Amino acid sequence: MPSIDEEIKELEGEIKKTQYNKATEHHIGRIKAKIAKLEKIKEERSKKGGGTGFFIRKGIYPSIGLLGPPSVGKSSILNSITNAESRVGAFDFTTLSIVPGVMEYRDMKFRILDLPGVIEGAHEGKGRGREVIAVLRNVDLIVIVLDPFKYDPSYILKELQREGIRINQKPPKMSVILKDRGGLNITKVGKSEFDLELFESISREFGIINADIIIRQSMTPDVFIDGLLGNRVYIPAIFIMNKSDTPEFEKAMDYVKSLGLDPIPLSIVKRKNIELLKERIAGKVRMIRVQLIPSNAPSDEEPLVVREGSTVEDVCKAVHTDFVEKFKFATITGRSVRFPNQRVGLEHTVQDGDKLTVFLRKG
Ligand SMILES: Nc1nc2c(ncn2[C@@H]2O[C@H](COP(=O)(O)OP(=O)(O)OP(=O)(O)O)[C@@H](O)[C@H]2O)c(=O)[nH]1
Ligand SMILES: [Mg+2]
Repeated sequence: MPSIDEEIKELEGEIKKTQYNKATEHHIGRIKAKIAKLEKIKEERSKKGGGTGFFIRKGIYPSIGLLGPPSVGKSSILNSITNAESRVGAFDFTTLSIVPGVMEYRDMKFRILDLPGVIEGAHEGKGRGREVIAVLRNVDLIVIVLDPFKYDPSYILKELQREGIRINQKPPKMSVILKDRGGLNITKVGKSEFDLELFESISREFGIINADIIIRQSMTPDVFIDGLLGNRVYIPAIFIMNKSDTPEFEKAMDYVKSLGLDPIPLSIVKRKNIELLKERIAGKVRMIRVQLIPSNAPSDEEPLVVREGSTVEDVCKAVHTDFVEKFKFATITGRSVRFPNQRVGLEHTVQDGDKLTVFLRKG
């Protein structure tokens, strides 16, 4: 029996062989659904295998992953924009694990993660590529690093795609309600355009026979499959091309631009555009400000700038370990609660402008 990877390869080969036109569109759509199904089985199996992968916890600061082929200068970038010291080497695979560093920009802090280089075929387990890419599911921004010698981003983009990561894309506007009977009803809201017959057969391919599916935007079969599977993550990304000091740079840049990308040109050696990179990173991540007010005195402290989606626990951890261990309750006045000084627990998600007071157990 062929392995799942072999089956996927074969199906992908079939798509490549088939000319895309009106007549083959359905055939291709169904193959894509089959591939997505196999990927899902693969993912479920690998989860059962237990976790040997890298793990990162979401904290108060946004996490930014530096992704790219080996030797493009990821570690050099980390060292230039943060306080960290990651090993730099003139050979591939210098970095073998995740090296974090903190980048400061204005009143904000960001956690930058230097990752091992990813080579083609990562998804099939080459290098630790699969684990590296999987880490990116939990970051707030992906910085894709290219250089004049390794400038073709296509395999990196494919690896992200296969891991269920969609960059610079919004989740599809659709809903799926599974039912016991009544057949399959795909309806649309507004002027959404799609191929109804094809979407019906894709749904059946996933075993969805009784369901109400409402589609609220025009979409391609790929986007529809994403919406059906529902386990995709949508993460912003920026592209940069390092080593702008080298003679090959312009040609590589022209090529990447012809693909519709507009990477930030960077040179770590000449220290060019490093501030611009920081600014772009900060501009892509949503941050909120929370004011901590002591329980016994008015506060004139600067607000804490934290990642959107942070919880009371995240904030407490950032202030002092005691704050979590001795936590009794907190009160909040602001947008995240219904009335002033509302009591909340550690799991409560804070919002921009919240004023927070933490009450601790004595002793
Ligand atoms: N010319 C030039 N070389 C650079 C620049 N930035 C980094 N390098 C060189 O590129 C090589 C690789 O740099 P690293 O920072 O180790 O690259 P990496 O992407 O972290 O590599 P891996 O950890 O192996 O994936 C080193 O020899 C660096 O000195 C730059 O802006 N210009
Ligand atoms: Mg490195």
